[in-house]
Amino acid sequence: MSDLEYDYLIKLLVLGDSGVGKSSLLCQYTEGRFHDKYITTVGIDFREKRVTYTNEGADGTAKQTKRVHLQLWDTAGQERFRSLTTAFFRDAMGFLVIFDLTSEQTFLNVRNWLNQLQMHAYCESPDIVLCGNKSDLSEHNITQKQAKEFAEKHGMPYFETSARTGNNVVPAVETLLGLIMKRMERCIDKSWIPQGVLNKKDKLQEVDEADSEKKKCGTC
Ligand SMILES: Nc1nc2c(ncn2[C@@H]2O[C@H](COP(=O)(O)OP(=O)(O)O)[C@@H](O)[C@H]2O)c(=O)[nH]1
Ligand SMILES: [Mg+2]
Repeated sequence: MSDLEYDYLIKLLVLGDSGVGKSSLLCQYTEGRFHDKYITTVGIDFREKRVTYTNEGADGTAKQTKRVHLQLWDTAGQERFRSLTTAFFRDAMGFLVIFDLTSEQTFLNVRNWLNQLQMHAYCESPDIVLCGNKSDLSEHNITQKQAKEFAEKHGMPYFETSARTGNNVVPAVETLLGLIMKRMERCIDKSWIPQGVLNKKDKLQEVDEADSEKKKCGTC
């Protein structure tokens, strides 16, 4: 598949405290493997993957398969990189917020990440999937019930993932992609979609990025 052969370019951003496994999870998703060596992400980095998305064909409409070029942006959780990463919030269509199941503090900090999202994302209620990572480890400090209740309260799907074993990594990312694609399908106007999402040959590319309506989240 050449570089231009895709229907949508979707940018996802991965957020969460330092050490929760953001880089490992992205590596597992894009390469299907786990690196044991700890390499701290400095600032921001991204990985890419081509996937296909087939809509459900509800209401008698025919199923359609779309080619999606996923760009997965990895952030550094450290406070000192905050100003750098907030610039990237605006371009992302969806967010994976990750905490470490063995660290209560990283779960408590999810609230801060959600606040950041509310302030800096392209709209006030973007699509988010919550992941409790390191599910392969035995000493969980956050129960599934606790995390699920929190996620439900904030309208997010929740997955217990393991970047080490790969458990639930693909379902977590693909659930997020599904939410984004459904939001796009719902939106007739599409004027809220950030610039660059649709492939250049698509007429819908003619989007005015400065559109003041974009904060409305495509609820059209
Ligand atoms: N056991 C286990 N360790 C993990 C998992 N994900 C990441 N780690 C480890 O946690 C540490 C931090 O991972 P990293 O991906 O760098 O976290 P980041 O700072 O959020 O990008 C590393 O030592 C990883 O090997 C996981 O799912 N299970
Ligand atoms: Mg990292």
